[in-house]
Amino acid sequence: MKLYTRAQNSAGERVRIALHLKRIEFEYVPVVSANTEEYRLHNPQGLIPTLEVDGVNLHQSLTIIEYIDELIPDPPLLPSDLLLKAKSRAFALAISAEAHALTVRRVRKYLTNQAGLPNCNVLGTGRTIALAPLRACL
Ligand SMILES: N[C@@H](CCC(=O)N[C@@H](CS)C(=O)NCC(=O)O)C(=O)O
Repeated sequence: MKLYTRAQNSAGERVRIALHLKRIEFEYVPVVSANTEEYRLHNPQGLIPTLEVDGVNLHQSLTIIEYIDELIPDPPLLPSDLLLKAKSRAFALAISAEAHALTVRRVRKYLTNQAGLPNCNVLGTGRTIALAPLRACL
């Protein structure tokens, strides 16, 4: 298995933690730039991480983690209680689909450079509308 990621790639960190919890050996492939033709062969969206398994490229951190959890079920990453399991998934989606999507660098760059909103405090907005309410779930 090869994990394409780099330092400060928060989505990649999620996957790396899951691989370590499952004690799966993998090759760490540092991605200097996700926006190259070479890397886009692994991930056409130009996003990191990518987990390559037997020549197949898997994308989206939560999907990759689900694959890892099904591949090596022990120790399980989710609680067995169905309600707690659903709550855990909701928490993970709130991070990866909402907070992350608002604060990630490419969105901030787009808002500043393309949409002409240089003063848009998207990090603060993301924290306020997506992250802050999560405290109530802890
Ligand atoms: N929903 C994706 C998000 C991946 C994502 O946004 N990755 C960011 C870094 S955390 C990225 O690749 N940005 C492009 C770049 O940094 O060049 C996932 O969970 O895997």
